[in-house]
Amino acid sequence: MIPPYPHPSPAPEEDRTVVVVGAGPAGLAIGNILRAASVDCVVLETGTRQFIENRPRAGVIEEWAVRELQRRGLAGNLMARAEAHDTCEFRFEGERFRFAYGELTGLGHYFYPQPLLVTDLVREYADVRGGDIRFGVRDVTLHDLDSDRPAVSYLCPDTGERRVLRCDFVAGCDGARGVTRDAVPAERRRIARQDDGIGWLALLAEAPPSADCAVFGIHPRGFAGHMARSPEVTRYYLQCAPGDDPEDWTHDRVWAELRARLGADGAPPLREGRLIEKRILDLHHYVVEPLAHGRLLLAGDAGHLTPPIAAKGMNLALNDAFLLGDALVAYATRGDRGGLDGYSDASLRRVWEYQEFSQWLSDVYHGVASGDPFRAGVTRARLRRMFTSPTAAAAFAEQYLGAAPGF
Ligand code: RFL
Repeated sequence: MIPPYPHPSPAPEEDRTVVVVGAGPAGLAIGNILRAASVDCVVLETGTRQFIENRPRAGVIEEWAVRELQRRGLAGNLMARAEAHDTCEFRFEGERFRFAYGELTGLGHYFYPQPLLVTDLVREYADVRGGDIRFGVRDVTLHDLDSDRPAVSYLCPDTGERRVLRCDFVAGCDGARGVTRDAVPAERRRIARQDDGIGWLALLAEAPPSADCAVFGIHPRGFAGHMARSPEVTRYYLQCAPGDDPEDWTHDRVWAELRARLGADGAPPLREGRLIEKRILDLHHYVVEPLAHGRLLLAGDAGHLTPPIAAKGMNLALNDAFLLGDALVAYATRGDRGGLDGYSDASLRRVWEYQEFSQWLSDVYHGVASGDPFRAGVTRARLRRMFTSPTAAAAFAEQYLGAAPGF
């Protein structure tokens, strides 16, 4: 017997104001800003709620971003639970160099794991502000982007039926591997890309932090980094060959390398623990220009990527969300197009500043291990300048915190 075709007629289109594709920090912050202003929206997410609330990634949030979250009623748990940091430490040629950027600027970072922030943002959007969020959607496709009423369609995970959401605007917040960026014809966007040719083994250890601040080990064997995530979990990074297999990095090999690269006179011993995440990142950067294509607006990693070298990606995603969320609210509630028209340029100012800083820092972190005596010499000069010139120190602090005026 031939089984009946399951869906003879497609479901009717729904009319919405904004469709947000992706429930990461960018999409969820936008959703919350829209809900707070009673602007109709729906968030589509391929993962489950449990998946997005547990995916370990970032942890360092700049103070300006925390203040913005706070101003929008999105930082209650963060303020109660995050650790404030105002110092970092470079370890180099067996010595420790403390850098108290808080003293120079009066500002700091907050260490708060991305899964906790995402959990807070989903709860506020869906459970408190009553926002519509659809998890587990499949085959998300964008349509009619050149028209005044574009659409987003997806396969419903429960019925397998294709649903169509017709809307005024699509916010493309689906990260580095999403589909929204590719919905723009190649001839209408430029992607500027840079590959560092360097791998990082990103690790999460079930162990308390081994220092009271972020530590950056600049070593002939390669860079190593240490960053608190919580009192029980610590993130470490080890420079490695791009494309390395994480399975080749056994527990003993990882801790031996970390001890060698982060070792310095007077440094407390590392507090070792089980490795609960091991993944290789091939360090690369890209920027899509412009970020606006008709009624599709890209935000966060969908539009630009910086590797975790300077801990900037989530901060940029939040900056986009604040700019785009406010712009969509202004248009939907007052018909004011200014924010939308200026969105791409406004976002890209901070994006390019952070890309430049990430590249500068990448040279500092990796120069000594490059095997090139010229690059190693330049690295030493940069580090020496940071710790001897108050002007250079102030400039570094400003960039590290994203606190320069005019972003
Ligand atoms: P996300 O977080 O990737 O979220 C995108 C969401 O979209 C979903 N999705 C789709 N949904 C619908 N339809 C589709 N077709 C879809 N395709 C994908 C995905 O499931 C996901 O839920 O992007 P967003 O919101 O732009 O946020 C970007 C940040 O997540 C990212 O920049 C940071 O994690 C980068 N990063 C760091 N940034 C910081 O500011 N500080 C840090 O300390 C920091 N540490 C890190 C990091 C990134 C890391 N990795 C894994 C690359 C440390 C690491 C190890």
